[in-house]
Amino acid sequence: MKVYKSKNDIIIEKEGSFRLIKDQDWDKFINDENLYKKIILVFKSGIHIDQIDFDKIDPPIKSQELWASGVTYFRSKQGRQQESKESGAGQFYDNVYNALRPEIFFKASASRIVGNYGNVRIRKDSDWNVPEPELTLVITSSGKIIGYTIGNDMSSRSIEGENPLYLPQAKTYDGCAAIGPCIYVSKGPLKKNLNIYLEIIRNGEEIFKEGITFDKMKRTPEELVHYLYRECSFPYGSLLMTGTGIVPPSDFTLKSRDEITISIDNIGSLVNTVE
Ligand code: DO4
Ligand code: MG
Repeated sequence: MKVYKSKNDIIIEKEGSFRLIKDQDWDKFINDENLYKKIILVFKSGIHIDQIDFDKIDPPIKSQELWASGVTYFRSKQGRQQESKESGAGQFYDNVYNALRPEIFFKASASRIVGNYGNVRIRKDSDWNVPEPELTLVITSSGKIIGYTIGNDMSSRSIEGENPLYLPQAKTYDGCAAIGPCIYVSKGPLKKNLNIYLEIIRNGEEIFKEGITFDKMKRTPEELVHYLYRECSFPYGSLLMTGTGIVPPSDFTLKSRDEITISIDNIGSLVNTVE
């Protein structure tokens, strides 16, 4: 089942058919430990619509905070070590990859996030930029994972590589993240070998395409949530990106008008253009 946010309404998709549920408070609707059961029920009483107008779909977030996990895949550790060679910070990435405590950082509040077909941005003071395709957990205020969405953790590798203490500037700025198009709500946990793909098109040509499976992640979603919720409360729930397992080669940087597509099994595709 998929849940879409459309202004004050919610759209539920079940096996290709859609129901509109009018005038719903997103914060209340989504922050529900029994979301799966609830959407099965409300689907029955919703208004039938033939299809979704994707231009009217918002990113699936309102008052929730978006957080992110780092260095959860070997490829991310390797990429960060390459980019930070000069700064001498390489050892820190080894340490965090192997430590009990994961790297978790605040990514953005809703105003800095775009949805499907929105424009993501690269910082004007950065000359080395990449998208990061990340399975993103949707979590209730009680700490239960109730769904999944697709996330793009846009990152400045030049700023992060210069000094890891610049991480908040490399990661958080206007248009720094995309999430969507929906929240995928399943009865049980996701399959372990879930595919995550990143594709980048420039001037109509594919210039990068790679995939990874979720079982390559070193940590579990529950472990990441456990650390996030240790000393932070989330009255409306939260979203947590789980880290990237795909890093384009070091000579690659995004350019204006590049089209980024991130696809994850069961959830769909998140398409964004670089402003
Ligand atoms: O350590 C810096 C950020 C890591 C990150 O965003 C990732 O691994 O996805
Ligand atoms: Mg990331």
